[in-house]
Parts: sequence; C-alpha cells; structure tokens
Amino acid sequence: MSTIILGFGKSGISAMRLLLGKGQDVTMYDTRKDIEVPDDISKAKSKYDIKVYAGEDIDVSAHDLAVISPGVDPETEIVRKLKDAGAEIISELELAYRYAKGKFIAITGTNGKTTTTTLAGEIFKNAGFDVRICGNIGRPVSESLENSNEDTYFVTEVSSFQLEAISKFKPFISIILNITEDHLDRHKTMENYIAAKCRVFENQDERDSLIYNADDEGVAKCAHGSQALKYAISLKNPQKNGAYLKDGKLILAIDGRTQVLCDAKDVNLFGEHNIQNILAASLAALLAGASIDSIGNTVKKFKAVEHRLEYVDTACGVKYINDSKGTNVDASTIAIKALPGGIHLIAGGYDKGADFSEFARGFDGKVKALYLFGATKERFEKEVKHAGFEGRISVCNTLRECVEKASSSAASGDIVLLSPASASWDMYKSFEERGDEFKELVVELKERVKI
Ligand code: UMA
Repeated sequence: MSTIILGFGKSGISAMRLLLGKGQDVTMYDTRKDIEVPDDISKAKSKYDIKVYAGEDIDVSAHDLAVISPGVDPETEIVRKLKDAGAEIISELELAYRYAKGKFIAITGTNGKTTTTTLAGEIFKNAGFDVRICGNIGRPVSESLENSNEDTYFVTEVSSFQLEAISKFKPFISIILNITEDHLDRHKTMENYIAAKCRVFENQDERDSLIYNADDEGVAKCAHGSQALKYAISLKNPQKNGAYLKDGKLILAIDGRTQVLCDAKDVNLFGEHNIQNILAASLAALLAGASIDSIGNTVKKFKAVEHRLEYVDTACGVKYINDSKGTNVDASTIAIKALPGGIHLIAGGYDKGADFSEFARGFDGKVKALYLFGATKERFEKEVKHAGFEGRISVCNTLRECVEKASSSAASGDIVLLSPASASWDMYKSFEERGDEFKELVVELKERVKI
C-alpha cells in the first residue's frame, strides 16, 4: 500500500519529500492534464521509485492514504473515488502534524492571519524559543520539521482548506481572529466555512488554550463549544482571561492578573484590526512563557507585513499603498477603514462570488474613484453602481492601466490603494506576484516624475 499525494504545488512537493525521507511509497497526482511536472518531482522520480500522474485514470485501490493540497477540493472526483475505495483523506497540515514533535500555535481567521503569524513568530524568536513560522503563510509545515524537537514551537497559519481534512491535529494554542464571508466558491455556505475554521480547536482539551475574538459574534459563538481554556480578545471590554484595549493601552490578563503590554500609539501598524492581531499574538506568547517586556519590545519594533497595507512610496504627494493581500471583500473593507480617505482604489480579480454592493456600502465616503481590472471587473462595476457609489469608475485591462489612470487623477494628499477584494488567480500565480507588479509600477512612476 502506498500514499498518494494530490497537487504538484508547494504542499504536494513538501509532503512528498517528507514521506520519501521516511522511506514511504509515494504516488504523485495532479488533476490538471496539461501541467508541467515540476523539477523537484522529476528529480525525486529519478532517485526514488515514485509514480507521477497528471489527469489520468488510475487504480485508486492501491492507496490507503491520500494527502491533499489545500487547493484540492475534497469533493473533487478523484478524492471521492479514493475515499470510496477506503483511503484515509488528510491534508498536508495533518500529515506534517503526525510527524512533528513540537507544539503548535495555530492561527486562523478570514483576515489578519499572516500579520498575526509573522508577529507571533518574531515574538517567540526574540523571547529565545526555537520557532518555525509556517503553514498557509507560504511555507508548508512538512518543510519545517527538520531539526525540530519537543521544545520547538510551530507558529502556523492555517486556512479553512487545510483544516477541512484534519483528524488528529491538536494545537496547544489556537487563535481565531475573525470569520467573514470568503471562499464560498469552495465551501458553498457560511455555515460550512465557519465549521471548517472551528475545526482548529476540535481536538483541543482543557490543557490547551483557545484565543478568540470576543468582538466577533460568529467567532464568540463558535468558541463557546471549545473544551480548551478560553481567552477573549476585545477592543471594547476588559477581560479576566484575555487581552484588551483600555485607555489607549494594550493589556494582557491571565486569571485576572493584568499586565500592560504597551501604548497603542507605540504600534507601527495601521488600523484597529491590527490591535486585535497584536493582542492575540502577544497573549499566545505570554501563555507559552515569554516575558511581557520581551513581547512589548518586539511589538514596538514590528512593521507591516509585505502586501498587507504596505506603504510603497509617495510620488507627487500621492501615497501608494500595496494591499494585494486584500483577496476578499472584508480584507479590503478593513484596509479602507484603516486609512484616512481620499482613496483611489484599484480592485478586481478572480471571481469567488463575493457581494461587491455590500463592499461599496462600506466605503464610508473615503473612496474617491475606482479602477477595476481582472475577471470581476464588470460585475464589480455593476454592483457598486447599484449600491449608489457616485465616484468615477474606470474599467481597465491591466494593473498597469489602473496605476496610470489612478496616478493621473490623484491629487496631492490622496492615496492610491491596491486592495482588490478578489483573489489573484485569474491573472497571477499569487497575490504576491500581483503586489510585486504594483510595487514595480510605482517604482517606474517615481523614476518618471522624480518627486
Ligand atoms: N490541483 C489539482 N486539483 C485541483 C486543484 C489543484 O490537482 O482540483 C493542483 C494544481 O494543479 C497545482 C497544485 O494542486 O499543481 C496546487 O496546490 P495548492 O493550490 O494547494 O497550492 P500550494 O502551492 O500547495 O499552496 C498551498 C496554499 N494554496 C492554497 O490554499 C490555494 C498556499 O496558500 C500556502 O501558502 C501553501 O499551500 C503552503 O501551506 C495560498 C492561499 O492563497 C497563499 N491560501 C488561501 C488564502 O490565504 O486565502 C487559502
């Protein structure tokens, strides 16, 4: 019997390496017939006896375990066939967990995962812990196991796709930041999406901790069902067990014992949502045994994560901000909320079925003009108009055209914000590639105008 790994991307390749290193029999499978087999797989094939298939019909009964990449829907035909033939279906996250020796801090939520994971990783590192920053953030957990031991902390960003196929995954601390509409093309309903996210704590018991956003009704409701020790994050109310904002100070509390982390004015990130992210990451570190001084020092030094409300440059008095990680309506609403106004918003991309009229209603008078591109552009235009948006709308073919039009319309003091409220997969490999192009276009523009 052998393991079949689905997906030739980062997750599939790192799962393959992990299993080959353990002397296991591996079959690699991708549902795309036209896919070019990546070098890493070809090299492994020349060294090990592995089978590689792309889109063919195969004998599913030969496999007792199937490791699926996050992008592979468990409802896909091949996964269903494997399941019917008796194979256990697990995600790459679950596979890595089974081989890992250390402790997991699992961070999920619709938005803010990457910032919170990066910050938590920095805090743990600066507090002297052995840390791996991994998961949905871009480095599969399977790739992070080398040289780890019982004392290693895996600060792991986990997505609903990865959680959908876990069975034993049991983090010692889990964090749920927020849950708003996203990935409905895959999960179909909000209930399914929430249920997938809440699986992060399904195996936790009273020796583990769950940090959750008490200001988010949906999250608070689902956290209620957890067996773990619960710690609430709030920007509104003080907590006995949790972390909160009071009189401009960030405060952490365990069993009623409060400690001031820092002043909100010492934080270098835009927006209230980032205060929630900081509170969650800091509390996780405090629970793991880091000192409040060490946590506070890292928080005060921490700057925005790339592609997440990232300041790029100022040209002719116009600020350019890259929020390519704004891959859904809620993330982009948060970006707009964090900025003062005078926004020229560049948006649009892969269609996940989100409601853009709702998005436009959250503009709060801050968006002056819209520059739309990508697969969602026509629907986006129709829905924002329908919602009563009265600013100028330019429908463009490329990101370059959006940047050119925005830069010629924006006046000194305005902001050009790339926050697409859509995934990048219609025109780019990733949101990083989209954000990098935006930054290159701003560099070009700056060279041209020189001020
Ligand atoms: N594939 C199939 N059949 C399918 C779908 C995909 O065979 O039905 C194949 C593709 O042809 C391709 C491979 O699967 O060869 C791609 O796998 P993948 O999409 O899972 O991509 P990976 O490179 O393994 O990257 C994944 C995450 N991607 C997704 O969740 C879509 C990365 O998150 C993550 O960084 C990486 O694992 C490491 O853990 C990206 C993401 O967009 C950043 N995540 C979503 C988000 O943040 O909103 C969830």
